[in-house]
This record gives sequence, structure tokens and C-alpha cells, in this order.
Amino acid sequence: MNIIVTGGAGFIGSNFIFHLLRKYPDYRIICLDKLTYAGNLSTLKSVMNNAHFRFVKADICDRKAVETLFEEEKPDIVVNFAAESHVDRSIETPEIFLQTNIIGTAVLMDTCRKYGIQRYHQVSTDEVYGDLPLDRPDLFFTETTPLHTSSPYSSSKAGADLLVLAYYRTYGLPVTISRCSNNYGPYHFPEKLIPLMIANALNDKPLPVYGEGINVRDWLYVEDHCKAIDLIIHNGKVGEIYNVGGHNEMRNIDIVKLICRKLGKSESLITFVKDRKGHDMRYAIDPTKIHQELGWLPETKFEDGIQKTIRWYLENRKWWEDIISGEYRNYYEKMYSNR
Ligand code: NAD
Ligand code: TDX
Repeated sequence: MNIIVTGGAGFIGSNFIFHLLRKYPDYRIICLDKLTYAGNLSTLKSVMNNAHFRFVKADICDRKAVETLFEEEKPDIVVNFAAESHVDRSIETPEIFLQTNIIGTAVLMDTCRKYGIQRYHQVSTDEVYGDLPLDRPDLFFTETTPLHTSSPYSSSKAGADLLVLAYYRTYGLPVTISRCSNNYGPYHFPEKLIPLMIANALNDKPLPVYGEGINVRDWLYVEDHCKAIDLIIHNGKVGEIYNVGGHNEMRNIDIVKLICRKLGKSESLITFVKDRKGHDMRYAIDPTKIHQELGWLPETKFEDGIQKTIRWYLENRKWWEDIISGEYRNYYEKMYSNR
């Protein structure tokens, strides 16, 4: 089996590549990644010399480069992780989100049509459903919840999802879509809540919590997401959407306090800052369908996952220190100074 994994130098894509190479030693895995600010070749260091792995630096919007790769590799499956993924950046500069997340998806699917494919899998997000109110804990997102996006990021992901379903209906392209809740774990880029708080706490810097910190996210350990996608590409039904989430809802402020406790840092580092524009209140996934149809269940409990994650950031300081000491400093300054 030849599998192209786009966006594999990022957080979830890299974890997915490690998962595939471990579990399917006969498969050939090709990573296609543009290496934007979020992509990091050092993340893939441990597999670069693996004979079953190939890395190609390219943009998913570059039709010629994508076609050349398909001609060379004749992939059976394409799993598309490549995306601009940070909500705050999408509020500052929406256009690149439309370009990569929508046009890039179209280019990949056009190429799948041209060369033939067993499966195109789109990695989507629970954010396409919008948010749920805090006072209705009985409500969850199911696969039939209407799309109701809040940010340029989630709108671009929803646009891509609609296009994927259109390619299925119009051209019969064999597609599947997964919509997962917030992931956490190793190689998570330090602009996101959990790694940002770990890095700042370790450096005794303020911990910037948006608004009152009462927004709720449904956290899933990244390896569990990878296992869900593995099941979907092998056993999932073509044309179907699968929600992925672990029923692990937590308020942001409680996550930040937990990180302080685990690292032995004072909660006085916590600073409440101006809220995110259009900030979604609560995400909560109903994962019944993937459980009943494919037997998926999350395996890592949050207490264990966060412990493993914190240990990983302690043991891999160079990975994130190299990031936060580079161009990231300008981003941080722009987003957080005088906020
Ligand atoms: P990330 O930002 O860590 O990684 C994105 C990767 O895509 C990077 O390696 C980057 O270089 C690459 N990339 C960006 N633009 C590209 C382009 N034009 N061509 C080729 N490569 C490009 O993102 P992530 O958190 O790993 O998310 C991966 C996917 O999962 C995204 O589609 C995201 O929408 C989705 N998702 C993420 C989460 C989460 O909690 N992080 C949850 C649900 C869904
Ligand atoms: O400094 C911060 N302070 C803060 O309070 C940051 C970076 C975030 N937050 C809050 C905003 C959110 O309520 O923490 C929560 C989580 O924020 P992010 O880590 O930016 O994630 P989120 O916006 O929930 O989106 C994530 O999950 C869904 C991913 O980035 C998306 O790619 C995915 O689709």
C-alpha cells in the first residue's frame, strides 16, 4: 500500500506517519509538506532514513508538483492533513486559509480523479459545527449537526468538507471525512493552548488566558485520533463523515491550572487577556457512529495523556526552544503584547 500523507511535518500528520510506519512495516509512506512556519523537518528526523518513507517538500496548491508526485508514487490512499490550522492567525490573515484549506483540497482531489485512487481522506475538525452553549451540557455535535462556522479557519475547513462531499456525489471520488475535537500530545506547535502554556510556565512567563477562561474544549490524545483515521481509511464507508472525540470536556482555565500544578509553578503566572474575536464557547463531539461502525474508542485517559505530553516537552526542550526563539517571537509579540 502506498499512502501520501500531506501536512506530515506538522503536529497530527507526523504522529500519524509514526503510527503507520510502526503498525504497517510493509507500507510505503510519502509525506508531502510545504514546510510552512508550522512544518518542521526535525520532527521527522527519526524516520528520514527509513526505506519505506519519503519526504517531498511541495505545496498542495501546486498542481504540477502534486501530479508529478502521483505519477512517481501511484498512491493507493491520500490522507490530507495539510492546512493552515490556527484560529488566531485566521483572524489576522484569512486569505492563506482559503488558499491552502480549500484550493489545496481541490487540487489534491482533482489529481486523485486524474490518476485514480482507492481512497481520499479529508482530516476535518469539530469547529465546522460552530459552538454549543455552556448551559446545555446535554447537547453534542453529531455528523448531521448543521455546519455553522465562526472563524475564517473553521469556514475554510467547512468549505473544504463541502467540496469533498461534492466530489463524491458528482464524480464518485471515494472519499471519507473525519471531524475531530482538540488534539494534544508530542510535536504540538507552541502557538496552541497546551504547548504554549507548558513552554511559558517552564520559562516563568505570563500564561495568557483569553476572556474568563471558561470556554470548553473536548481534548483527545493525538495517538487516539491517528488510530481513528487508520480505521476509517481501512474500514470506513466511502462517502461518510465520522466524528472523533473522547468525551473529555474541560474549561481552558482548568487546563492551565493543571499545567501549573504538574510543573510546580504558581497560578499567579495566569494573566487574563482580551478575548479571541468570535470565540467559540464549547465544543463537544458525539463519537457514537465511529464506535458502533468501526469499534473505535479512545484509549488514553486525559490524566495519562497530559502527563506523557508534559514529560515529552520536558525531555524535548530543544525542539520547542528552537521554534520559540525564531520567527515565532515576532508572532508572539504581535498577538500578545499589550493584549
Ligand atoms: P499543524 O499546523 O501542526 O500542521 C500543518 C502542516 O501542514 C504543517 O506541516 C505545514 O507545513 C503543512 N502545510 C500547510 N500548508 C501547506 C500547503 N499549502 N501545502 C503542503 N503542506 C502545507 O496542524 P495540525 O494541528 O497537525 O492539524 C492537521 C490537520 O488536522 C488540519 O487539517 C487541521 O484542520 C486538523 N485538525 C486539527 C486539530 C487539532 O487539535 N490540532 C483538531 C481537529 C482537526
Ligand atoms: O494563548 C491562548 N490562550 C487561550 O486562552 C491560546 C493560544 C488559546 N486560548 C484558548 C482559546 C481556545 O478556547 O484555548 C482554547 C484552545 O485554543 P487553541 O489551542 O488555539 O485551539 P482551538 O482554537 O480550540 O482549535 C484547535 O482545535 C480544533 C486547533 O487549533 C484546530 O486546528 C482544530 O481544528
